[in-house]
Amino acid sequence: NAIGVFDSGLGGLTVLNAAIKLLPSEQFIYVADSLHAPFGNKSDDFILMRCLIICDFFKRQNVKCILLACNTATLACVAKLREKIDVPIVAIEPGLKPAVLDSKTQNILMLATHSTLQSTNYQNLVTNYAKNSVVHTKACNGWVELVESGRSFLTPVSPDTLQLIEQYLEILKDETIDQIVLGCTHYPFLKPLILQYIKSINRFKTLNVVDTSDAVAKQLQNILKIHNLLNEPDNQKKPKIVECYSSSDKTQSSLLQSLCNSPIQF
Ligand code: DGN
Repeated sequence: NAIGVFDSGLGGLTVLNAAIKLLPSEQFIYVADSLHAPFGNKSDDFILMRCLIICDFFKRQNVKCILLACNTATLACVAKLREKIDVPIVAIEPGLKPAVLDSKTQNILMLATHSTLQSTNYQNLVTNYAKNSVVHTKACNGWVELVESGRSFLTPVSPDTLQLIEQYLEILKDETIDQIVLGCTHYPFLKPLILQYIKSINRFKTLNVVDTSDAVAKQLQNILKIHNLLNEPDNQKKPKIVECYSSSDKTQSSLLQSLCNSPIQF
């Protein structure tokens, strides 16, 4: 059986990529809820409703495990989702804990969606792991749309795009910040542009960018092991079957269009 991976849009592909690398013998089905992206400005109830619809779709596909590859949805509703869905759910959340552990200055920049930063569960992360740290937060409005529209993938990058990236990073001129957390799964797609800015202000050597995709892939591996669901290593190296669906046939992203089997309406 396959593993179902989903996000509001393209962002979860950054996590899927890490999962495929770590678990090459597994099969994956990816769902992008592009019709409803971004989730960042939706209510918790709405996000839970979309997660339930997508998880029901996965259950009809007989998935053995679900990977919730969206920080916003995890913080909005994962506990309620787990109560309702009887398949193990592994979920990504912003990597505040590893950032605190790695930080020498205890001065951290957290980049995430507005609703992630507003959520009680995010506040709990701060209380649990970052009580003695300064966490600067930026709700990077427009970044998800930059990825979804494909604008961030264009070369040369437009001045508007660069401006949108830089406006949330200017705080890095404060040299005591030494960790940047990518608290949204869309943001790793923007990492080249983020690094370009960091280089331009001479902070390349003194800043660490935290992306939790690899850690969550590892967590997925552990959960599969615990439930005895891990596929045997496949020595024949057959091509991976990754099915991909979007809830919108109007996605502007050529990346998603090229990956999708068929748009489906949930
Ligand atoms: N990629 C999602 C996240 O990790 O928060 C959400 C993006 C969005 O839909 N706002």
